[in-house]
Amino acid sequence: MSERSERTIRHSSVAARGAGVGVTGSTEGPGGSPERLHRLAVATLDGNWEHDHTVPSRTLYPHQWSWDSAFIAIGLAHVRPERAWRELESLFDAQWADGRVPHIVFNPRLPVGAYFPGPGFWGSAGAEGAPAAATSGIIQPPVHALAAWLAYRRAPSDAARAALRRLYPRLVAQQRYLATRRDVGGGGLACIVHPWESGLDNSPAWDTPMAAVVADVAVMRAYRRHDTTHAHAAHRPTDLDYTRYVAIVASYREDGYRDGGLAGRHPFLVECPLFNAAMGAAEHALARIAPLAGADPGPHRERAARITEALVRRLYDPGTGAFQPRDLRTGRLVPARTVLGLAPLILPDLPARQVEAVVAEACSARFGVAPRMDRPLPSYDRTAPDFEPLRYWRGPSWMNINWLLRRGLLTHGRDALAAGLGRSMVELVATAGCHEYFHPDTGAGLGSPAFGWTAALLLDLLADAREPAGAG
Ligand code: 2M8
Repeated sequence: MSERSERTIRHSSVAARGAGVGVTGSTEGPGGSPERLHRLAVATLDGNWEHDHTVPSRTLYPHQWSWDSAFIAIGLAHVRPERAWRELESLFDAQWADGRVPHIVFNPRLPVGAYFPGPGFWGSAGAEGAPAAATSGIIQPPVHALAAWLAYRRAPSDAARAALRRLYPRLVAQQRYLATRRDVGGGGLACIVHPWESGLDNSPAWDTPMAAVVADVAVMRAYRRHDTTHAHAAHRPTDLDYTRYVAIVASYREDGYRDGGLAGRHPFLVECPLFNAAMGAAEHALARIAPLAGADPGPHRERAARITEALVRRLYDPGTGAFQPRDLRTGRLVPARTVLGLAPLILPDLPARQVEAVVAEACSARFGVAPRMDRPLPSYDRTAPDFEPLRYWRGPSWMNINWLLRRGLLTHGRDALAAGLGRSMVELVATAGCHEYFHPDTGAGLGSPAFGWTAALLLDLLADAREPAGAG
């Protein structure tokens, strides 16, 4: 689907919804058969394909994003396997010398101002160990090893095996960066240095740590937000959020994106349960990949076990029955109950006690509708007084998070719940289209109407419905 097609979808949505556009979201969609849904998903991915990667959205996010590329590769493996590997390899071509995989790789063919904050703001060229391509200096959840493993398992071939072998040392370097430079708390977990690194930018999980970030609103006057020209401002982070986002980047950038000594000087330092669950899942995936690359899987299994143990020790809160982020600046767990706290379910070695507690929380009135899990989970506790069903990561349902949780349910043998959740995810897209996120009650589509990972993960769900692959 071309940019024009994305506009066409937007336009037809506007026509159908009249003045309500952007406020309540879109409730129309392709409906119909799995074949129609499949065609829509492929057309969306084709429309977002850009020479060696897939953009999350032609309008809102026109460059390459790190964890988007991983989710997208999982979907591409079903229909365009060679693109799945190009997607991952083009991202890792921009890996920094220290092993970090940047959260954005900028497309030099796009005009300055296509996205804020753009390459000029990040200034990666001046940083030690940065690649030739312009990138951001921060990272995103490391779901890439899992994506590479799943892409290979879905479409094994000589070319796939060769790509996997090329990626393996880069994936290992990514993990090494996280385990060494980012273990700011010294407890065996990686620390994120910006809310954008969590992928759930304005989650209520970050409200407390963000409140401590000194924000000078005058700074934002020098910039123009690009997102609010393509999406409704009430569905996006606030200007105050952006002021703080910019201040946190400025602090990191001014130090050349160095990680040494972060503890004393950086304004945002948090151990995130989803990020660390992804890091643990990556070691499990690397243990599967290692023999194909002629390497020993043992060290990966050992590291995976240590990460799971550290997650339980440092982030599990028996009070909420879920995992809570730890703010390293205060040493305290963040109390907000967000969907981030359920993500460790993707770890196969999560102890039974935590599995029980997290599944109970996922099925509770806060996130699910027990006992059938027949609608996707929201990003935030729907009983919280500050639950916002339209605002980005503060309430809406997202396909990537639900895809991870479904995988976690399958991993722990909760097949009926996983099946209900999977069906509800497909229905959501059938009703609303390949939107970026969805109203958690009405299912109306919000944000970009032609969104990469929604299309890709839909393809994965459709394939699983035809031929269940399980969580192996
Ligand atoms: C959103 O984040 C970017 C900043 O990285 C933004 O709001 O401009 C998040 O949803 C993030 O998880 C996602 O990777 C990115 C691109 O889809 O958009």
